[in-house]
Amino acid sequence: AEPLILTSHAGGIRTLTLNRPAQLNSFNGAMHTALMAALEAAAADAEVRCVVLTGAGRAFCAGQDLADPAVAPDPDPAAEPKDLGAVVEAHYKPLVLRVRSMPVPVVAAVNGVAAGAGANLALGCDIVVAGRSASFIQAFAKIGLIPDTGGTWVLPRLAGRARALGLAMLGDKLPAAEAAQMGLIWQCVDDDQLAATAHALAGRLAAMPTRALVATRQAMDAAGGMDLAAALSAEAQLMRTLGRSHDYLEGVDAFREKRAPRFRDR
Ligand code: T3D
Repeated sequence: AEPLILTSHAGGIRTLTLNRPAQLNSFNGAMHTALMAALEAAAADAEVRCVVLTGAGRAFCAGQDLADPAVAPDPDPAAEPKDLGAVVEAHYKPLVLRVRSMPVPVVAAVNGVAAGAGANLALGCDIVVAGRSASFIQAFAKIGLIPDTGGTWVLPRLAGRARALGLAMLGDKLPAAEAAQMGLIWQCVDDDQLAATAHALAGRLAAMPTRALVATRQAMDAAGGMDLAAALSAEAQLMRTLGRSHDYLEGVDAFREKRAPRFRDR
C-alpha cells in the first residue's frame, strides 16, 4: 500500500506529504500515527533544519475523515454516541503540540483546499504559503462542531475576534489570496510557483540559526498569555541562553568579517 505520509529530504529540508488524495488527505487514525512518526523522526534527526508540510493531489487536507468509524455517527439513535473528545485528545491535540514544539521551523505549502482540522493544522505552522487555487474552510460549524486543532487559539490571534468568529461561525470558503490579505497566512502565490516558493523559504530558514528561530516561536506563543513585564523577562531568559550559543558568535563574527554565516546549532 502507498505510505500515508510521503517523506523526502534534500538540503536540510524534510518534506512531508499527506497522502490520501482520494479522500482529500483527510485524517484517519493511521494517517495520524504516520504523521506523528514522521514529525518525531524529523525532530530527532540533526540533518533536518526545516520541515515542509504539504498534500498530495488537489487538496491539502479535508480535516477529519468523516467516514472513519471512530467518529461517524451511528444511524441507530439508540447507539452509544462517538466520543469525539477522545479522538481530539488522542490525535489532534498531540499533533498541534508536536508541530508547535518542533526544534526546527515548519512551513506549510497549502496546495489546495484546507478544511476543518486541515485548515487549522496549516495555520498552526510557522510560515504558511498557499497556491492561488487553495482555500481555507472552518467547516466545523456546518456539522455542529467547534474549531479544533488549535483553531480557537490561533484564529483570533491571527485574524482578530471579528474575523475569527465570522470565519468559524459562517464556515465560508476563504480563498488563499483573501487569507493572505487578512494576515492569516504569509503569502499566496501562483499554483505553479507554490512548491518552488515553499522550498526557497525552507532553504532560507534551514540556513538560519535554528535555535533562535525556534525560541522566537516559543516566545511569541508564550507572550500571548503574559503581561508586558513577564514577556520582557521571558525575552531576557531566552537571550541569556542564545547569547551562549555557537550561532550567536558565528553570526556576529560573520557580520564583522562581511561574510556569509555558517550556522549549525539546532
Ligand atoms: O470528528 C472528530 O473526531 C472531531 C474532529 C474534527 C476535526 C474536523 O476536521 S471536523 C471537519 C471535517 N471536515 C469537513 O467537514 C470537510 C468535509 N469536506 C468538504 O466539505 C469538501 O469535501 C471540501 C470542501 C473539502 C472539498 O469539496 P470538493 O467539492 O472539492 O470535493 P468533494 O467532492 O466534496 O470531495 C472529494 C472526495 O473526498 C469525496 O469522495 P468521493 O465522493 O469522490 O468518493 C468526498 O467524500 C471525500 N472527502 C472530502 N472530505 C472528506 C472526505 N471524505 C471523508 N472525510 C472528509 N472530511
